[in-house]
Amino acid sequence: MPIMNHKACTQHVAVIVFPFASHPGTLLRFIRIISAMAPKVKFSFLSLAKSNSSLFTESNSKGFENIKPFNVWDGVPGGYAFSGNPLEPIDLFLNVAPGSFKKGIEEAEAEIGQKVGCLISDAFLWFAGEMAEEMQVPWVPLWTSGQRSLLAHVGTDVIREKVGASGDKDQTLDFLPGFSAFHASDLPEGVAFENSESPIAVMVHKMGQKLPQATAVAINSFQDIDLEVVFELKKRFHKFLHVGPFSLIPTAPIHDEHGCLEWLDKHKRASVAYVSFGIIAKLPPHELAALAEALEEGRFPFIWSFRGNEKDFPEGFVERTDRNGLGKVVPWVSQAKVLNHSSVGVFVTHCGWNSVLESITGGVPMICRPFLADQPLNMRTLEVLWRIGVGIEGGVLTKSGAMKALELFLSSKQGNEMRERTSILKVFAEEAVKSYGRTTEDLNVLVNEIICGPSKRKWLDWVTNWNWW
Ligand SMILES: *[C@@H]1O[C@H](CO)[C@@H](O)[C@H](O)[C@H]1NC(C)=O
Ligand SMILES: CC(=O)N[C@H]1CO[C@H](CO)[C@@H](O)[C@@H]1O
Repeated sequence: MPIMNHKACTQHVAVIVFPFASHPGTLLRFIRIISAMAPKVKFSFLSLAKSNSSLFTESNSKGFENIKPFNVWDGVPGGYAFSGNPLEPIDLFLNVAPGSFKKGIEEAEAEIGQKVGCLISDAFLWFAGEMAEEMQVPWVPLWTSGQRSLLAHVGTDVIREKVGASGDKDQTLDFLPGFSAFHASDLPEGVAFENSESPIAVMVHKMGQKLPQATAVAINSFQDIDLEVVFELKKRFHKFLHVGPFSLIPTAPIHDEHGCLEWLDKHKRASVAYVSFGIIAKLPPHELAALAEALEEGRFPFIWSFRGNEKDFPEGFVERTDRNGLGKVVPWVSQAKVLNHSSVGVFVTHCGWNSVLESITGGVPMICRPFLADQPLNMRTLEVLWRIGVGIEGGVLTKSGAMKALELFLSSKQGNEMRERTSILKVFAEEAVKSYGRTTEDLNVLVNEIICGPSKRKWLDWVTNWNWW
């Protein structure tokens, strides 16, 4: 049975967040889009104090007064000494998360003065399904990555049965619709083998089992990007709503504080490499040096969005390339805007889903240096399904490998062909968010049918069409 129980239009939606990496930001973009469509509904955004204070600044909250942040406990006992394992905060948080969110929802209900009538969660938080059942409200999880990794998690039990035991990484996944050109080694870690007992692997496994019970599963993607997998997922979910790409539904003004767009204006079409490895992945020093040397020696103009320590670059690299105009190393860019600039010809990326989508909506093909989670699967999808990207030779950046890849994209016919194919996907994405597009339609279903309940008209149709006898 779907989790669904409607009275009138919900006045209060609770949003529970997986408060790590880029997840809170992605979830907030989603909530901003739907809160603008349902301005009378209150949205309580439950996350950790740390992430809420960086997300909700006074200036960027204007116009979204119906979204209110609430802080929940991070699960870290007083006086706790961290071991340095990056997964530890996630583990501690997950241990207490159901109770923390429950308490947070009670607080939000008391403060807003309205019972919560719908629960939206990061899909990772599988236990939200049980919370929604208890509260007797609809549950809408948001999957923040692509369709393929979602199918891998929903199909984990079958995958483990077919390939887990043999441990053969080269085995094809042809038993999954759309996956005949994919191998076990492309799967996110922990799906088939390795670390399947890690907190994240356990979480996404439970998620895959629970999502088919959700009222609707939402995804930051568009339908036409991967139809075979979409149709398979539609069979497994009550409703599968494509509500992206968020990068094409602007909700906040864009800042260009480092002058990247102006700098790009001075360059030729498709001549610049944009480099970023996201907010979590950290390139090992020898790879950082190799890529920097390749850019400098090959004279490839570049913009590098970089959060690490500038001392890790080769001596003088940042100043030299700034002075001679070859490139810019900046701490932050409006990535979707930079990628949408016609001068950018390739994106050197870790292949996280937000980056892949923003590259596609900018019409830019990709050079991939994946690290973890869904990134290897995204890379493989770019290579064999859409043919708009290549992995770096040997999986690790070397100077010669990086030069070869940059040349391929910035000065070869194959590079142009990959750009053309990316532009076709870009058109599909743009169509999806138009007034008649699939994404717009799915957002309307979410707001008008799930959050605000079925309209009278639809309800009447249902009554008259119902087979009573
Ligand atoms: C991308 O650039 C084109 C012009 O090159 C512009 O028309 C379009 O609005 C831009 N899209 C976004 C999302 O900024
Ligand atoms: C907007 C808002 O309520 N922000 C809160 C987020 O969390 C920090 C830290 O607890 C608070 O100081 C902010 O008021």
